[in-house]
Amino acid sequence: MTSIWAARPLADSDSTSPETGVGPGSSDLGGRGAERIRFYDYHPTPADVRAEVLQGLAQPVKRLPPKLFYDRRGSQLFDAITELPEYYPTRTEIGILRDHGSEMADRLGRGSVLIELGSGSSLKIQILLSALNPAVYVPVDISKEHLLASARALAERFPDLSIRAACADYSTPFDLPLEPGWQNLAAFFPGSSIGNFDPDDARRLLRRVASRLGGGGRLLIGVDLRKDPAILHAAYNDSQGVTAAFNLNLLVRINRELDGDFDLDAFEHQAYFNARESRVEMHLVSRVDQEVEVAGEVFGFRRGESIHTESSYKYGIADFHSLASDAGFASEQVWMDQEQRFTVHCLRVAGTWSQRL
Ligand code: AVJ
Repeated sequence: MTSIWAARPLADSDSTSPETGVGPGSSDLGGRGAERIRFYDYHPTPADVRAEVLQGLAQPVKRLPPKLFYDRRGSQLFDAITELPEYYPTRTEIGILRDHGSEMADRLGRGSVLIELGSGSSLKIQILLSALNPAVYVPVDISKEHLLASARALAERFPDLSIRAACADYSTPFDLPLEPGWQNLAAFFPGSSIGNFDPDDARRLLRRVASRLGGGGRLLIGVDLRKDPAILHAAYNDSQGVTAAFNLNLLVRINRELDGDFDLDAFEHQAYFNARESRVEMHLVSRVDQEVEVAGEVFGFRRGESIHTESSYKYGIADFHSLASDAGFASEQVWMDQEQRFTVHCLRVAGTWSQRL
């Protein structure tokens, strides 16, 4: 295994060492392979969640951030979505990774440190880890249960891999658990999760990633393509109602965590393609005039009024390149499936980037 440590080998990750004892939330995990996993907890606090929910519901057009979907139940429901016949993105991206994983690994540079944002599906990362064989894997995910379960499974599957798992909301700055001497950082941002961000926020996030990777660093990013609205409609309005349950689970979560009294039968899942904004929007629409209490505050809803819970932007290849370029990335290569539904881009932090402030 390539050593990417400045001073000492990767195998030496005991908790008594000053370097690995960083962060108040850092801890070893139990179970087999535990010595190679370290867990860093920057999970949003209940107060953070409360503030975001109350602020979102107080807007003239009510909205809630999609990152709140991913509590334990929400993460399970999302996994179920990825297996639905109508939901093409996950299996399409997995197909692209299977077909081109070794080319992607060539681009990223083998033996590096791989950072993954939103490490939901462990199948995708397994394909990439097999091709890339990095020394260190740094998954970042807001769902603690998902993160732990997948880190443990990967530690068993990849016995030479060191794992630094960070439970964090990557939409705001946080400290990645990296050592100063680690070189050749690469990032993987799968699933078209970038689509959850409005373009300005997407640029901001990608700019943060670019500056963290440094000049020449590479980002492999999955981006869902703009396509026939009928295909999009089916993907977000599945016949089994799993997407509806995923959307409504947000209200279940608020009821539980913030002492809310949302009546689930009084809200309806809606999802449609907004062509002008090039995004699928998900909403929870009030079926009646009603008042709802959350954390001691009362919010009024008119019949037909919605809470906008998610945007999922769909990009043409050129549109995404221009967004990435605004964030300091040059496009190196794009891979796509036969049906032209989904893309995986390899982006490179433009050479002059490290000169900029
Ligand atoms: C995980 C954000 C990429 O936007 O397609 C799936 C989430 N929402 N079905 C998406 C989601 C409804 C998904 N992302």
